[in-house]
Amino acid sequence: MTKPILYGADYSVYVRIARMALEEKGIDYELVPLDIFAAEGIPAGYLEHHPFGRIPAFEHEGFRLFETSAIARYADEAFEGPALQPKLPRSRARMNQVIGMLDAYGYRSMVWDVAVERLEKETPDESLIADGLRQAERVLKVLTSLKAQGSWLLGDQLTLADLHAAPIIGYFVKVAEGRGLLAGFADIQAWYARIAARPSFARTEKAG
Ligand SMILES: N[C@@H](CCC(=O)N[C@@H](CS)C(=O)NCC(=O)O)C(=O)O
Repeated sequence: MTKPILYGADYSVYVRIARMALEEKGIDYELVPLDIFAAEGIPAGYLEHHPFGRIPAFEHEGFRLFETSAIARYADEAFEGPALQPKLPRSRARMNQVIGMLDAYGYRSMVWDVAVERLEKETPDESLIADGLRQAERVLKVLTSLKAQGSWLLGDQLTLADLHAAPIIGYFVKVAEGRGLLAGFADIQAWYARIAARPSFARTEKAG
């Protein structure tokens, strides 16, 4: 079997989600650097991999995919290694719900409106950050209510929900406001400490 290829950059939250799934499965993959924010623009030909010009994109023996959730599910289902999706329909639905919620309501508020705004802007938009924190608080509240008993979000099995949430929350806690808010959600804070201690998290940390 030839190595799957993932196109992306190590600064990207979504690339990290896909990489964590590949790492947790023990899949030997190649990360082809693709800087979506490069001053010279998106490299010629990349739109054939991702028509919307985002990262990551994935390729395995001629089979191309984009959308991180599809990549992660393919990695789980097409390769050997520990199962990253529950078998029971309700647990699986819960996993999909958590992933969908993070995509729809968590990523923008936690990563862009709070962390990127605080870290990257010379004059951060404080009202955007305040709105982002309010939304992030709701996400953490709901995550707390959805979390099953056990080490991981779905219980004792590490699943794609954990691997989806970790890079988003990992970006959020780069800033003091993110760390402060997370500290008010003890279960999720403890879960985050566990997932952040996994080799898959360390190996996908942005270099430098
Ligand atoms: N729905 C996409 C989202 C991917 C995404 O938004 N990636 C970001 C990097 S974390 C990106 O490429 N942003 C470039 C842009 O917004 O132009 C997925 O699940 O893969």
